[in-house]
Amino acid sequence: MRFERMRSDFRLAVLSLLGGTAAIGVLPFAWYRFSQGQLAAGVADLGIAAVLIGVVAYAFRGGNVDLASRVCVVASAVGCIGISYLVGLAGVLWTYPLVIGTFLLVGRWIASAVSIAATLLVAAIAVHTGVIAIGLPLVMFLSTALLAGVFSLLFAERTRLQHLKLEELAARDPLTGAFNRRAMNRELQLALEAKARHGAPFAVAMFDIDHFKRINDTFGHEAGDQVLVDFVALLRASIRRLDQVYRVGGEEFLVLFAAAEASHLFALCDALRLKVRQTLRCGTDPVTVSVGCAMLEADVGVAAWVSRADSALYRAKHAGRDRVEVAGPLVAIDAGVGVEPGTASLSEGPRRP
Ligand code: GH3
Ligand code: MG
Ligand code: MG
Repeated sequence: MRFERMRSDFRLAVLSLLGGTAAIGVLPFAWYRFSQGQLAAGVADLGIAAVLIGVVAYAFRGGNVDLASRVCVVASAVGCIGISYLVGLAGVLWTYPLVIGTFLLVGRWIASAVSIAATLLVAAIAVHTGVIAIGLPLVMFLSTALLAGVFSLLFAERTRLQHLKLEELAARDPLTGAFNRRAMNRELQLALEAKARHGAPFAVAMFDIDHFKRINDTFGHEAGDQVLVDFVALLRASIRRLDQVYRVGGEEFLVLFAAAEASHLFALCDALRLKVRQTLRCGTDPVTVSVGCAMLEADVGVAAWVSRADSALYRAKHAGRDRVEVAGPLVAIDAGVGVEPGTASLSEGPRRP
């Protein structure tokens, strides 16, 4: 399980590498320094190794990876500067892994600041202790550290952009560009939490294109696909930026309305339904849609909320299609002892409008 997490979280993998390096690479140095009577260098090595191993263990046991990464970067920078002062060239060389590692662990601004500050301080110490001479050796040290940093920055940025792109792709339906079911479940759960925390009003509307099979059968699958694409584009152009369209499956779509008002929900959905009928065509026939919508009520889960919209959609279909039905508000019918809140004690009340 933890190894699975490491595979999926790149920063955790880099942190683990650092922890491993600290354990295998730095600890023997500490022992070597002590054996040579270099007490200060031994204590410094031991300190760096202890901090790195501790932070990595914390991150590995489910701790905050952001925090662990920052602590690791600062501790490594302080360690690199200290060890450069104490042991000379053997410490100065740690500047390169430090500069490369920072860009893989923290954001580009913090990484740039830490890398530049650490490199300049190490350079100053190296010049002061006579490890690096002023002139060409100093220029070479600064320019190679800079190059290592730039390469690492480019790699880290490219990885970050690809990650964002993959996340975006994984959340969308490739045909219509609408968000998919996975993204929908996540957002509906967040809406539920926002409602519980500060009573934010949300509503969902389930849209199902009428007689879509007939459209496919008459005009072909490609024409059907085009109707789906046009339908989503129309919905998106007609709702606010706060609201979002999700493809639930086939020709069924869900719209999540943020800041929705119960008294306006029917009018809002009916205006969308009318717009579809007036705008979308397949051949000469208008494309129509049936809609079932439901406000988010307190004490229900995502499945119960969507199922209320689904039942309303079912009623709209049975009442003849090309219409909107609104789920009634939930009312308590049995708040007796032993009844689970939000389940048996709630039932749908009179429907609006
Ligand atoms: P109703 O009015 O009761 O909703 O009838 P319907 O014909 O719209 O519903 P039904 O569930 O019978 O048929 C839905 C059809 O949608 C069947 C399926 O082949 C088609 N479909 C599902 N996904 C796609 C798709 O991505 N592209 C196309 N062109 N058709 C699809
Ligand atoms: Mg349909
Ligand atoms: Mg359907």
